[in-house]
Amino acid sequence: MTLSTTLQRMCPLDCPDTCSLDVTVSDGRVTRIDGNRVNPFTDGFICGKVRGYAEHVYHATRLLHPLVREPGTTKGEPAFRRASWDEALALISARITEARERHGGESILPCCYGGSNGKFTHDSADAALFRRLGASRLHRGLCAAATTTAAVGLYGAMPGVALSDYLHSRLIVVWGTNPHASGIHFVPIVQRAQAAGAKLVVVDPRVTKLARGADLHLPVRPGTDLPLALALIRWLFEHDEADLDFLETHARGAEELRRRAEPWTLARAAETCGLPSASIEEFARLYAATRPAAIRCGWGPERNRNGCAAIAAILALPAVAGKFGARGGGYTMSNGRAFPLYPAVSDPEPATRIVKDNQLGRALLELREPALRVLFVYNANPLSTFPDQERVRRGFARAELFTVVFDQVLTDSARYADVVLPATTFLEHVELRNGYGTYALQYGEPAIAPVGEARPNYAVFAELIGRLGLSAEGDDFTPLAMLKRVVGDERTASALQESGIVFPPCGVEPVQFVDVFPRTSDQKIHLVPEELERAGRAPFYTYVADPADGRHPLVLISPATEKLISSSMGELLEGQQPLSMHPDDARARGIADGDGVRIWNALGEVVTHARLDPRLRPGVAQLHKGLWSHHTRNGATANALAPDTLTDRGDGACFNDARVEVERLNGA
Ligand SMILES: Nc1nc2c(c(=O)[nH]1)N[C@H]1C(S)=C(S)[C@@H](COP(=O)(O)OP(=O)(O)OC[C@H]3O[C@@H](n4cnc5c(=O)[nH]c(N)nc54)[C@H](O)[C@@H]3O)O[C@H]1N2
Ligand SMILES: Nc1nc2c(c(=O)[nH]1)N[C@H]1C(S)=C(S)[C@@H](COP(=O)(O)OP(=O)(O)OC[C@H]3O[C@@H](n4cnc5c(=O)[nH]c(N)nc54)[C@H](O)[C@@H]3O)O[C@H]1N2
Ligand SMILES: [Mo]
Repeated sequence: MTLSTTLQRMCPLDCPDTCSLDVTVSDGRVTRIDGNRVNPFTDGFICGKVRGYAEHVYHATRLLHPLVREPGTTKGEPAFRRASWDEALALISARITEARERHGGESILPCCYGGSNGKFTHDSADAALFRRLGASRLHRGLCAAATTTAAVGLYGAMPGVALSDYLHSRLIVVWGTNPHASGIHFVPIVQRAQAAGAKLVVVDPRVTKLARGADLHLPVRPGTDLPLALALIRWLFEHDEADLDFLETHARGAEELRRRAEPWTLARAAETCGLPSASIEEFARLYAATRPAAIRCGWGPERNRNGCAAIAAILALPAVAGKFGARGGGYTMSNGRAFPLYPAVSDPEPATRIVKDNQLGRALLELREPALRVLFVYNANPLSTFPDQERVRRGFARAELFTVVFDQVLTDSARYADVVLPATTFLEHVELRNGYGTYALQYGEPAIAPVGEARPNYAVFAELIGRLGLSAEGDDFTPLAMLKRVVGDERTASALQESGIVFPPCGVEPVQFVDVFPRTSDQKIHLVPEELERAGRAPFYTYVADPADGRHPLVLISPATEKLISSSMGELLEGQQPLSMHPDDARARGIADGDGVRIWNALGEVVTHARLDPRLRPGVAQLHKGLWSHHTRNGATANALAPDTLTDRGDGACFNDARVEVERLNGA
């Protein structure tokens, strides 16, 4: 007899939507994953990836027990023997102790990003461990560093327009996001709004699926959103379409912003952005004339040298044009800060040195006094997802570096480990997750027992704390104790345990400047935030020109694919993945569809095949983010070509500042 139950759970993977799930378990195995309606926003339907997530849980590459590198083998070779947890943790403790005693705590670096983790498996026991060790601290700028810096600087991270409220918009601007891949639940909302007469503008160098049905598509040259937004701001002021009363009451720095936008005439912006001046003007007119108008801003515009200022200029538009105060009007960036949550641990951060994740390769190879000796990777797959992949690879290959990789499957990074630890998935541990699109906080208990010997992060880091003699009075890293600390009160904690979901104090559909206001010190919008002005070399909103040189004229972007979440589930994606390029760029290089190609710049090269795609802007090529070494012929992926330079503010990644040349392979 089969024992089958369906449990209500939530998906914590890195996506704005945070679906609520029905997980069917038969005889202890996950047999079906579907959507349910507990989260009203995701309302019963889920993406194909998570529908097939059981394949990840039970995949052949799933790590079932700890592994220790065979002596004499080269890093990169997956040459491991099975070890017990006791042996693996004893070895890790010994190496951490040795590094700390001989070289100091700063010779240890935790390496994590945690985009697909909730409050229990990230910044909990792990943070306590590394803080108490006095380890080097990681600055997490891979994603959302530039957008957060801008959103906090201007608005103090005011909650955004609920994605469901775009049903009320008469104009929707989708700026640098591709929800068909990155957050599917927004798509039917846009379509329904369009059916009800709303206009749609899409700003994206590709003809995305939404762009195809848009009233206006601006195929902006990557990295030029800043001049585009400044030109719109200039136009609004110039044509008496700026809402001076609103700015007077609710904003600071309007006059200074106007001054900084002054050089960006339509003609100059058109030239820089590679757009017809008439399109920019049409956008300006439409935006000025329509209410309610809402801008859904994504992460495409942040991944370059102008990222922070670009996002700030985009988010300044609703203030300048007076679009707040109506349902369906305003902007949405990340809603991740709508919940007042507390840290899971109380240890203060030590004043140790900060290592930027975006320059991990450099740190591993170049840091001295002390050099890095222990690298502890978890909740991340740096060899796939961090910039300047070849430098990261050389760093991981250093013989005297002791590397732990704690993951669910044998990733590209795990192949370089000295010790590999098996982690549970969200179906095997307890997790608490707030959405960054959805206005909901959700709690999920395990649906199944851990697969093999996999263990949750909070259990493993708590045990390491004990083994290293770093326990402190009151330590309790069990999920229940963390739940109460993170939400701050018993009532919310019990509500989460009972129903699996609670909603934030601002409600699920807050109206900007009616229900929610800027969370800056004076509740005003800071259009030219002083802290951002001080943080950079050039004045804020200064445009930095394209980094292309004559030898590497093509822009390489690496947007999300609907098949992966960053690099997660990459083991399930089979076959070589293409470089997409515009037919004109291909023709100029004698490349036909399916030809083998070499893509290179000064940092590295990728060898794969070409796919011709007229939906790309000419001059722009594309390799998806998150690919693994098995997806190309030479094992290198987009990040082999991505520089480790940083955004103007916020130390964000500049993945889309990769400039490359492409040639057809002989005999391909
Ligand atoms: N299926 C799936 N879903 C995901 C993810 C995933 O990997 N796979 N990743 C998750 C994560 S970590 C994140 S941060 C979000 C990201 O969500 P999105 O913001 O939607 O993600 P991206 O794919 O990075 O970029 C979006 C769009 O920006 C465009 N773009 C590139 N450069 C520029 C530019 O300079 N200006 C403008 N205007 N547009 C540009 C790209 O063509 C792309 O269509 O998605 C999350 N959801
Ligand atoms: N070229 C290029 N690169 C990019 C981007 C881009 O646009 N272009 N986008 C960037 C963005 S937006 C992001 S957010 C980053 C994301 O980059 P990463 O943070 O590296 O994210 P993932 O690739 O999803 O890797 C997460 C890993 O953690 C593991 N994991 C998940 N849950 C747990 C757990 O509970 N415990 C442990 N121990 N492990 C767990 C997963 O199996 C997976 O291997 O990538 C960035 N990289
Ligand atoms: Mo991200």
